[in-house]
Amino acid sequence: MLSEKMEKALNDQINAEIFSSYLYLSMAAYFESQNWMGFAAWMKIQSQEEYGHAMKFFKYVNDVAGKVTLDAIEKPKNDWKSPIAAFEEAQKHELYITDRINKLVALANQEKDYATGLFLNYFVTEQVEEVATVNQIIHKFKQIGDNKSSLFFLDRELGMRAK
Ligand code: OFO
Repeated sequence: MLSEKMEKALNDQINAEIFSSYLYLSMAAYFESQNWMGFAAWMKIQSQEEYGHAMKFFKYVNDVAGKVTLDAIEKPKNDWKSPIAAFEEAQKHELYITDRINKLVALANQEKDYATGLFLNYFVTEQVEEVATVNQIIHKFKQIGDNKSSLFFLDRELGMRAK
């Protein structure tokens, strides 16, 4: 059984994950408008992954007899000054989501809600991976610097992401 506080926090997280999905879809649209089709493809897959995260929370709230309540989704930004700027924003966003997940874990502990604590373990691990992945991409951008042909190569590499 979820406490009222926990239920609200989990519903807020559904909103945050859907916003993540929306933000990355907006980045995909930006990349397509600039003809960076590989970066766009990577972002579209990331957007789907985020929707999957929202649905995991959705299912969990229902599984423990809570009520899912959806809220308005914030309008995402739709333009960036360069490909690396968009990925840097993704990095900042993932650090923010990590902080939110940590706060959810702290709340579950405080509420002695062991089932939710266990459920959240998946997301603790997932956030380590999400931040590491985007860190690696930014590192590559920095190594490339102004080298246009390497940038095309990175676009092609990221476009090969399968899931
Ligand atoms: Fe759902 O992990 Fe990114 O935001």
